[in-house]
Amino acid sequence: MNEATLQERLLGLPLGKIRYFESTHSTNDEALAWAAEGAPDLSIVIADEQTAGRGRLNRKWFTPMGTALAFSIVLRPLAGSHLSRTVGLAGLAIADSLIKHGLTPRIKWPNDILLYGKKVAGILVEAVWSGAEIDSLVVGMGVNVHQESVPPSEYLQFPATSIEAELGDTPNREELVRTILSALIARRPQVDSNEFIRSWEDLLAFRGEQVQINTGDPQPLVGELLGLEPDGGVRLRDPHGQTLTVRFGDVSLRPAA
Ligand code: BT5
Repeated sequence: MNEATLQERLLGLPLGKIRYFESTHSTNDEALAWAAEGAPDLSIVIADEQTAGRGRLNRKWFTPMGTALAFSIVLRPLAGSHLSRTVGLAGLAIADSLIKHGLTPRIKWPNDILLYGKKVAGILVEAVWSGAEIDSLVVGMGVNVHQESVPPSEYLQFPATSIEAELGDTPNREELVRTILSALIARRPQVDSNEFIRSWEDLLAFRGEQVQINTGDPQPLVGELLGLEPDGGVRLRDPHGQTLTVRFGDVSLRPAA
């Protein structure tokens, strides 16, 4: 990725500051440290390679040099805003940009973007605390652009793909960062509305289907995926007809076996 081209493509967006790295361990780690030092709202850390990219629970996230997007956004949330919806904001921003390319993305709750049943992007939201208050959020996004960004299947818990494989063409990575950031900026003022939850729900993968959710307990929860709660939690109808809610956290969802 060319830093000058990136800076040029991002011109005109109301961003904070931008830090570009050819290679770094994890853009979320960089952004968390920067946020703790006072990085302004909508500051961006972006890297062409991550040597220790992270998923949730310190799972590894692959970002080989020059093949993907790996960036993190610092958000300084407004008091009273629904912070638990931030993962949805990031998911919708990535989905909006894929739709612009003529693709049909789905959001696999809570933090994956799928193209035709395979994971093309993942989101990692982390907080910087100031005492008992959230000072800022760091929203990390990893998007597989070239096919070389897709890890070998033995590393994967869920099948993966790239934009290149699904589009039959390779989008310009700098332009893709711009479309994702502008979609996030456009959606952000609506994040507390009911319409926001409805847009998120409209893109949910496996809605109306039987899914299982692994919450860390020995037995996964199983049921029909009904939709979302106002806090961004997911609602299932279990085999006894009872409705149950699972909150955002270190949980993973897949179609029921
Ligand atoms: C995620 O975690 O999906 C969140 C990934 C967030 C990555 C971004 S990149 C920029 C920023 N900086 C960071 O250090 N992180 C963020 P999770 O749901 O826990 O999924 C992790 C799992 O996805 C791994 O255990 C692998 O099975 C799989 N995986 C790893 N790399 C992948 C890739 N490039 N494409 C698809 N799946 C991958």
